[in-house]
Amino acid sequence: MKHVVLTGAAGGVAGQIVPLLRGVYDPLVLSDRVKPAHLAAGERFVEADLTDPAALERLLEGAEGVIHLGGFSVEGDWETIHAANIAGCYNLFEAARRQGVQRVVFASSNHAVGFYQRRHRIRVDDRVRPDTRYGLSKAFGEALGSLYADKFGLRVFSIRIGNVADKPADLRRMSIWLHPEDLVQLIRIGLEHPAVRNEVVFGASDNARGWWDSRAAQRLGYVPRHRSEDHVAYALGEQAKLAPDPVGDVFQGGAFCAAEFSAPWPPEEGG
Ligand code: 15L
Repeated sequence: MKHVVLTGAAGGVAGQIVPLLRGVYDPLVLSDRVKPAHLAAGERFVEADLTDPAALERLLEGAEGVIHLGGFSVEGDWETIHAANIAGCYNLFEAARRQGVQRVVFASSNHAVGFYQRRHRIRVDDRVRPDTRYGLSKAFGEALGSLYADKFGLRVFSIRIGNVADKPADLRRMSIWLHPEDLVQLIRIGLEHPAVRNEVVFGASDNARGWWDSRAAQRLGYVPRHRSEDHVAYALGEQAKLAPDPVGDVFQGGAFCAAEFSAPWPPEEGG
């Protein structure tokens, strides 16, 4: 795999992983609606809006693989989520199919399953429980990828990303943290591993307090290099600065679950 396009290049996750992907794929074409601040000399950038199917087709001409980080990366109103993450994601997969792209790595999110309680350990094939319109759009993207894999033979690798950062930012992130180097390892599995057909994996580093069964990724050779427990003092120090969140602290999705929450409390057994 040589020619790879990365969408969402101006976003925070791209800022952490693009430096690690330099020299791995050639060309690595970066794309977004706006030019990334961190564009390095000689790096190729193509402006494209996910709501513009023709621009996406031009962007993917000749590409073998796509890393689709683009879209709206937190909760938003329905119009915003629909345009960027529902229609935008559809446009991206459709352009990939029409241009004969071989593989798409889709940046899904832990918020596709955010309404599982923290006392539960979950597997990738447990049903989705989105915690927001944003999480719903990520579940849609995973299902869309599955359709394009089964119907058109596109190889699709969806990563339910936890929280990408150099260290876990608080107690919740101790369970879902994903170091940028571990994310790059997962992306490379998605783009290069011969067994990838139609996969969903959790994107987490080696988190002793994790909630997710990581065997789906491990079966494809994923061995995370970073351990959240190495940063426990920092994370708990940051947690101590936060106010308790009676709803968010119960669920894996945290504050995403608490926003707009009005269901009966406490949640019923099985909730
Ligand atoms: C996400 O999916 C968001 O894109 C990111 O901004 C974080 O909020 C992360 O989840 C998280 O759950 O910490």
